[in-house]
Amino acid sequence: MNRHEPRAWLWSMVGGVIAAAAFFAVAEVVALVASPGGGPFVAVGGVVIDVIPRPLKEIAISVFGEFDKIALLVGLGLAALVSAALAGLLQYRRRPLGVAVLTAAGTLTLAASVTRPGASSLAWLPSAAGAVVGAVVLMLLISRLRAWADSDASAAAPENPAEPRARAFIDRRSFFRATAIVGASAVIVGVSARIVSAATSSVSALREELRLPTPGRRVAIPGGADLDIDGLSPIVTANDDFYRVDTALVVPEVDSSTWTLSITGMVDEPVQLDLRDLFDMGLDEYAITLTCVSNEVGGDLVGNAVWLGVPVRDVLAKARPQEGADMVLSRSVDGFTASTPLESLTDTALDAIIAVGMNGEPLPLEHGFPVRMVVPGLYGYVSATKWLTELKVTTFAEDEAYWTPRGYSAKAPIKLSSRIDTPRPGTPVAPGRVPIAGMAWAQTVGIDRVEVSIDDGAWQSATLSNPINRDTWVQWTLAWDATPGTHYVAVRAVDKDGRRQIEEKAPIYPNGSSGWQRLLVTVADD
Ligand SMILES: Nc1nc2c(c(=O)[nH]1)N[C@H]1C(S)=C(S)[C@@H](COP(=O)(O)O)O[C@H]1N2
Ligand SMILES: [Mo]
Repeated sequence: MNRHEPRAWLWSMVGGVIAAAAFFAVAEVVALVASPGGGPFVAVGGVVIDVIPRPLKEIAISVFGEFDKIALLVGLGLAALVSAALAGLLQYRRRPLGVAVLTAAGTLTLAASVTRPGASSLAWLPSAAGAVVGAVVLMLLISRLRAWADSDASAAAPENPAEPRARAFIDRRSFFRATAIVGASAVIVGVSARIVSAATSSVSALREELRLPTPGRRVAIPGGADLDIDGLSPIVTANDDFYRVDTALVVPEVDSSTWTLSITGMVDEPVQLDLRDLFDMGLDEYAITLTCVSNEVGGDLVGNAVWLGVPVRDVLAKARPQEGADMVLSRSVDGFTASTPLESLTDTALDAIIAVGMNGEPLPLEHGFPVRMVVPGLYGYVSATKWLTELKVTTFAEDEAYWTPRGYSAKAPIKLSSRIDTPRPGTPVAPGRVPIAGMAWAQTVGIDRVEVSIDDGAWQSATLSNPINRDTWVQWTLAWDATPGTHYVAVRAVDKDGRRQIEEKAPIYPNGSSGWQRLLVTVADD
């Protein structure tokens, strides 16, 4: 093998990848103490999520769905792998360009790490330490590879003396040995760092131990609230089945024992509350159906839970909001913000809440532990801030929330909608009596009726479940005499103000989908 053989180039790429592995392993270990929120990899992922253009994000979500974050991590991993291989090759062919590439990568991850919301003052350290070790490994491995290639070339010369051959053997062994040792150490160190980080995260344990106060007022689920039909969503969504939507690459871990909520901005008296203070206000239960603006007509980004919390207005009142304010910017520990009209939070006829409990448990980590907001009638992105840490009383003129500069509406009431849960498209049903059933919601108003049309025939009124309250969805069902063949089932709802779900289709962007769901159902032959 000589310096110009592809085989040598290939080994230089392997050297680059091993150097990158050393980079990340060291960074992960240092991050354990210097940056508990996550290493440089997670920081870069967070930046990508924040800067990725909206259409690209929508494509990613429609292709990968719930796995969009895993897809992002895999994509980043591949990009890192390719750059690492390139750095190895460059270091071999055009020394010291490989070290330059690695330094540039280190600078990028460092910049990402220090600019993440909530970054510690040592957030630069993992990237810096990783880059230094990675560069040393890269120089060491590639210089051994060069030595090997050179001695191999002279051993292959026509006179073929025995001494260069022995030299080539030693150089080759030296390269492989270093590569193997560094590679194995990087994997062991990196994996151990991940394990230690998972094991020492005590937030799950804090959540297990947290005792929620007994609610002053409980939600009474009325008889007939659940029609109990096969394939129909339950009226209260179990925590494990509740949809999850957020920009967090890894779930933020918020220590409930040191958590505080600051009420800032246009207030007479800024206040800070901890969990005890919230508990001492007295907690009640509220059944509220949450909906995501990204829910397509017929989609499942909607769920109903019994939340335990206090009205936001009672919390705000402690700080005495000033005249002229019209918005509350709620902020999460991870930097996400939502803009909620102040009047939606102070309206005594509306139960906008600061929630600590979900279906009888502390909030699950991925649903905002320890504290989040829930506002009936507003899409999650303008109201339902998870891992809540600040309420800033402000104005729409002055402040913007996370999704506003990304083109989504600053104010976004949930659109009245209905969907079909059963039958399912693609799952043929047997002919005969078949219940068609689904869900409908018109938060803050309530559903008056749901109408179903089969094969574009007359609209028939469906039977509704007994509503829990006007902020929750209802179930609906209609018995159908299914005949063999294919049929269309369409659904639309009317709310208690007499407004009918609009037929005109609207995309998710910029403030939620509209239209009637129309489903093709196949009925098997007798
Ligand atoms: N911190 C934080 N809170 C957030 C979000 C987020 O990205 N970050 N997304 C919002 C959106 S878009 C929705 S629809 C709801 C979803 O809440 P869930 O995941 O508990 O269902 O959370 C809201 N709260
Ligand atoms: Mo959402």
